[in-house]
Amino acid sequence: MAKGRGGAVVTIVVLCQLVMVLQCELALAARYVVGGSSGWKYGVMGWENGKQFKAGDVLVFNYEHGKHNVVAVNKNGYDSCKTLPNDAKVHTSGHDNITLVRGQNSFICNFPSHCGMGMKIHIVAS
Ligand SMILES: *[C@@H]1O[C@H](CO)[C@@H](O)[C@H](O)[C@H]1NC(C)=O
Ligand SMILES: [Cu+2]
Repeated sequence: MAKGRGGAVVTIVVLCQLVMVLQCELALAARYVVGGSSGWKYGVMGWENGKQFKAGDVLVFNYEHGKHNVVAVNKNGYDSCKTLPNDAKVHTSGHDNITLVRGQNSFICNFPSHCGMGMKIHIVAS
């Protein structure tokens, strides 16, 4: 009887630990405001350097709606400041929350010449 209850307690403790590990992974997802208090703007490129991003982390892009946008491009688009692929997702709200995927995550503003003025970031999320 006592032995049986001990087994049940161990099972519950192990289950609780599993739940805690799962919750911990969710809680670890971070939220980054791109560019800090200055937001998404010219010269923001490089803001991402030295940070450790993970899949599931959320980037918040703050800017004046209609003055800029955020286009999720591939590495080619990032390097060439072009909207690639052609069906790249374009965010325009001025307060865009974008969840990082594992691997490469590249974003540019595709208003004429903005990307060339450093309005782009490239992140590799683990
Ligand atoms: C991004 O998240 C903020 C805070 O949760 C929210 O107020 C805002 O509406 C979201 N932006 C979009 C485009 O959904
Ligand atoms: Cu712009």
